[in-house]
Amino acid sequence: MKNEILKLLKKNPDSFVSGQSISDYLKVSRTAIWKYMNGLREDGYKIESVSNKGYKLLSSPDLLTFEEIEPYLNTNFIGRNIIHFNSIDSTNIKAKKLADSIVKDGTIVIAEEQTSGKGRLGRNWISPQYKGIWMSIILKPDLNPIEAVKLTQIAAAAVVTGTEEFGIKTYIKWPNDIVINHKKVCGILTEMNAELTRINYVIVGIGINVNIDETEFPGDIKHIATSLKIESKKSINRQKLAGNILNNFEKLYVQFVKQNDLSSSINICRENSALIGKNIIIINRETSVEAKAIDIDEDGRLLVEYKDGRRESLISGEISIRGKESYI
Ligand code: BTX
Repeated sequence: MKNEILKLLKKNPDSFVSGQSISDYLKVSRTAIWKYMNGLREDGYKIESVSNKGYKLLSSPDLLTFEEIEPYLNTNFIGRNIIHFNSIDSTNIKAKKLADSIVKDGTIVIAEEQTSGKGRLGRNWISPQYKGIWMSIILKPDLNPIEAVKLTQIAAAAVVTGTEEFGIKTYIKWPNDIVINHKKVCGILTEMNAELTRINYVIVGIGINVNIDETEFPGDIKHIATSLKIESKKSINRQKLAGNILNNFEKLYVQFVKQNDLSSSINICRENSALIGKNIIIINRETSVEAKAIDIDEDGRLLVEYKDGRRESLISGEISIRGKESYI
């Protein structure tokens, strides 16, 4: 009901909406409406009320709730159910707990802050409050488990396209980072629960540094981390960006799972690759080896050429890549 009232207020940004008309339209008492208005105020909405005139929405809070993202969404199922937290340990952890019991394909767990955000291989992901998009998409695709790694490439393509829509050029550092000016602006963590031939669920965790200022990164990652705000020198509308990314993700995801077509995602990954043509270091647990990144193949693997001329296609797995000269 709160959402319905909010929609009515948002439809009339410049005028008062009378209590009576809301009451008639939504078939609830005026006392109930008054209570919902107070609830909205507690959520951070500024609502003016004038007797004999009604209610007017003055401003909305900068939150990543369904109500705030929905105006930018044109999806059928991705993001149609958004579970929002002000603070949580990790959206991936929460999404995994929820995926077992509920939930609809495409449900999003999103938080304003993560206190134990997760990176790959047990690393941590800094996620300050109200400054980024920290979200996990719960998916239940009918795919062979070995195909799940491709969802990381789809997510990367969706993010790069989403930032481009803000006029910000980003690059994909295969397999799971998005970078600008050799610094990391986004990380993707794809986790899966599966049996031998069947996926129970996949969680695609996406962390984007949106409005973080330079001074807000801890010392140990200052040299490798950046944000969209730092790079573009302007604050970014987090709700619109989240909406754009989910729209792009759904389009590419449906192409892949319904038509077995990964080509659009791969083309985006190729065209916006931070690695192709560069000398890189491939780190696999304890070992590291130099190579040149040649291409990304149609299955999303990184084709590399070693110094002896031998070529190999890498599956993301536990591999990390560094640039030979810089982080990348
Ligand atoms: P990764 O293992 O490739 O990167 C983690 C490394 O990146 C850290 O060890 C640190 O050096 C650096 N780092 C940590 N925080 C940041 C940051 N905010 N910006 C830039 N660099 C950073 C990448 O793992 C995958 C990250 C996924 C994060 C999302 S957020 C939503 C979801 N929930 C969750 O717990 N994780 C995912």
